[in-house]
This record gives sequence, C-alpha cells and structure tokens, in this order.
Amino acid sequence: MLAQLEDAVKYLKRKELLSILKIQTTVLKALEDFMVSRGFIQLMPIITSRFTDPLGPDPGSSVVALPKIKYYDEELVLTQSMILHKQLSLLTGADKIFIMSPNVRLEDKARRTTGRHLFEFTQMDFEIAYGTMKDVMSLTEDMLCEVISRVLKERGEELELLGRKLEIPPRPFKVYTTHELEEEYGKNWEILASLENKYPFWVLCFKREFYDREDPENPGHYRNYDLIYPEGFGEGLSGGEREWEYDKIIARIERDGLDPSRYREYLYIAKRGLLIPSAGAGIGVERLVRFLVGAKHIGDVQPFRRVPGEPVFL
Ligand code: ASN
Repeated sequence: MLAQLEDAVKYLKRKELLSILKIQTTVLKALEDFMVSRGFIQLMPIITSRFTDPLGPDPGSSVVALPKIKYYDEELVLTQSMILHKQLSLLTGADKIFIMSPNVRLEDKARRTTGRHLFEFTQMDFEIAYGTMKDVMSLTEDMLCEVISRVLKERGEELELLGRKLEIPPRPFKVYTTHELEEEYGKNWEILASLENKYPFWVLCFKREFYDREDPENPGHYRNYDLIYPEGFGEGLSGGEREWEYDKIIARIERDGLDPSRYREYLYIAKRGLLIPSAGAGIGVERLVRFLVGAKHIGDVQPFRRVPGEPVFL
C-alpha cells in the first residue's frame, strides 16, 4: 500500500501534469466565456437526485451498477448525466443553459485499457430551447475552434513541453451516419474512423436513450449526433434533439425495458405537457483536454485518476 502511495505521489509530481492542468484551466475558461458570450445561462450541477440518465441502450456505455446513496429514508442516485434535469431546467424560462456537470458512471472494468473511459468525469452539458441539431452542430464547431485558438494563443509553452502540435480544424466538419460507418468499418467504427481522420467529424443517427428524438419522418432513425476526435481519440461530445411528448417518452421507456416508476416525477411533468422541444449535448472535459494535449490515456490528465478497474489511491 505504501509503495503504491509513493507511486501516486510521484504521479502527482510529473512535470507533464502541471502543463496539462494549465491547459485545462484555459480550456475551462474558454468554454465558459464562449457559452456566456452566446447568451447561455450557467446552472450549478446536481450530483444527487431521485432519477438520472439510464445510459442505455447506448453502445457507448457499459455501466455495471447504478450509483446510489441512502439519506435518511430516501434512496438517491448519483448523476450519470443531467440530461433529464436539463430538460426540466427549461421550465425556468431560460432558453439556453449550460452546466459543468460531474458524472459518476460505474463502467465495466474491461474499459480500463480503452484510453478514453473514466468512472468519474465532468462534462459541459448544454441545452437550447426549441433548438435543432443544426444549431448544436454549428455552435459546437465554433466552440471547439475558439477553445483551440485560445490554447494555441495562451499555452504555447505547455504544448511544446508536451510535444503536441495543434491545428484549428477547417469548417464545416465532415458528417457521416452510423449506418455508413458501420458498413465501412464494422462494429469498431468509432476508433477506426477516428484513426483515419485528420480533423474532428460528426456522426449522426444512434439508436439510444429514450430522450433522444426519433425522426418523425423516418421512423427507426434518430435526430442525434456524436462529435468524434481524430487520431484515434474517439468520441468527445454527444447529444440530440429531444422527445418532449409524454406518449412518445413512455413508449420509448417501454421499448427499452426500463421501469417507468424510476422516472415517476419526470413523467409526471411530461404528462402535464410542460416539457418543450429542445436540443443539446454534453462535451466531456477530460476527453477534450486529452485530445488537446495528446495524452495516451485519459486517466493521465486527472491528478486523481478514476479509471474503471484501476484501484483508487487518493
Ligand atoms: N449529455 C448528453 C446529452 O446531452 C447525455 C449523456 O451524457 N448521456 O445528450
């Protein structure tokens, strides 16, 4: 135990880590400045609730258990993502919101070596009332280019120390569908297509959680999207247009074999017709930093690593 603790101390003292944390500081500031400049209202995150994102069915998720805590007589869950609360927060009348939101996802320990999974991380989650996938994609491209430009301007020394060359990607980003990529690369398309691309690109149409909107004109197709980083770094952001009508939401919950009583309060509000159409996404902060600094493993950008299957020392 002590020898391992010594390693954790050495790990904290790596000179690369300090450079990574300086770059992360610029990234967080650039993200917040960008969102505020576009009229978004910042909310504080919640980390306990009566319900959270089911994270399934989603090929991107492999959670082995729902994180729960007991508080007096209440059983609460820890946030897997704030998606359902993003929809509810639009009841305030805010039309664009964002949150730096910590998530706990107890991923399968087999994900230790993917290089891109953590069981505790932060995403910048945002939602636009009456927004469309086009709005989110165009906003994201502006955001990413702005963040890269800030890092290049403010953190040249750190990038040099890390041996990382960065470029502002040309716009608009390329767009593919999951169907095209699966046909071309097979099941492991995310990494194979990521390795072959020089710039970030979009992938549309994932059959996943009940809150992402099915295309009403094209049933079996979905109005959602992922942003994939190049060079093998893989997925960095995912989101979609949302279902807001009770009948559709409940039908999808049943399709997915979920227990509707887990979402009782959310469904009550949906049934009252209070949810509105929206679109949004969440961009993983550690994944973004990993891509920008070119780290081999995402755990390497965390001072206190939270990698599935790795012991926690500090
Ligand atoms: N943040 C994602 C979204 O907005 C949801 C997630 O993280 N699972 O769709």
